[in-house]
Amino acid sequence: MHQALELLRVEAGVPRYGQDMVDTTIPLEANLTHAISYNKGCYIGQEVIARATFRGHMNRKLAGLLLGDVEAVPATPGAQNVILHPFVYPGTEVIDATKLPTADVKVTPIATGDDGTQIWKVTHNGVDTHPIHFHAYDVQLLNRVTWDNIVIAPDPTELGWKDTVRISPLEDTILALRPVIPKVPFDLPNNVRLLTPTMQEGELIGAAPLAVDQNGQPITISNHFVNFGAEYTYHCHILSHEEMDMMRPVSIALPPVAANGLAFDNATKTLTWTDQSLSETAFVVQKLIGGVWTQVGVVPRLFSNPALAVLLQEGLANTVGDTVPFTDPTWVSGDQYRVVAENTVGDTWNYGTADAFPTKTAMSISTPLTAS
Ligand SMILES: [Cu+2]
Repeated sequence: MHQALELLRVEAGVPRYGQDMVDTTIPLEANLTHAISYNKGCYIGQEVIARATFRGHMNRKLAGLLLGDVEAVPATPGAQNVILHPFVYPGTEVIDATKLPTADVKVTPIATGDDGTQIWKVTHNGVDTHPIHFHAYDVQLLNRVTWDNIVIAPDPTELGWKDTVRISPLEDTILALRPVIPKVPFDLPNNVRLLTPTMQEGELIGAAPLAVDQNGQPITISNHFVNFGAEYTYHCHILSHEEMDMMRPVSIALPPVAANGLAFDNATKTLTWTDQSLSETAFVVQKLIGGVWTQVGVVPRLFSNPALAVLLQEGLANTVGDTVPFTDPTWVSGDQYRVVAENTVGDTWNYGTADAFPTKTAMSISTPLTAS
């Protein structure tokens, strides 16, 4: 009986002395405005009440939280009837997996250097610990190395795949990552975009000494198109940090779908093939010379035309099915050709410094053709 009364009291939002309010609680904080008279004249504390009511607000206020509430069936607009279901009540959401697509989530342990595993060293030259959050993939914390070379093993709670890792100051935090690339039933174009979409192309967005390349060399950065590939982000999960730009893009370079349909026209010495991908930045034509596949030409695609890249992303253009030609004046009968579809992700802008920003090229190779 007492429990039922207490439940009704909490649901009605009635504060209880000693529990929800004490003698230092301002009535407005405890939702007791009905107990205040605004016209009876002077009383002790009136000034506080009057100022908070007419000039300001309460810094805290007694409030109720509804968790796991379930609408009575059938839901009737205008006449909703909420029945409280706490977490410990039997579940109400059950998903039927009979017709759901299945995917291979076999994950082999990180063991060899050539299984796609990448090891990152995150160095923190600062003052406070940042919970760094990774998008699109989880990471494993291997260990931490302090700047005076003490190796610290992960805490027991830090073992396994994590989407957020504590990055502490004056330490190197060593992470392993091995993203699982989702299989989708359609081809995906690259995210080709201006460095900042809030400014015009060509506008200055960074200059020395504050703008530097990945090696610390001073550069000038103007707003330009960059192929960010499959773009995600990682950032500090402290809201005020991430909102102050403690966030960086992460690009995944996906191999394009390989070209096919290779054909050769002897009269014009022209090799043609069919583009099968939305994401190639170039086709590289290779010829077998002395048993070695040797580059004989490049056909720039996509990124040489950012406007087209943007249309591809919006689904307003489609290069799949394009016939792409390449003429090889050195052709002799019997030459073997193949076409490499390349996707170069990262900033290829010429800043005048060596190796300014990293790029990765993922590629797919066509079946070869003998042009006799
Ligand atoms: Cu932070």
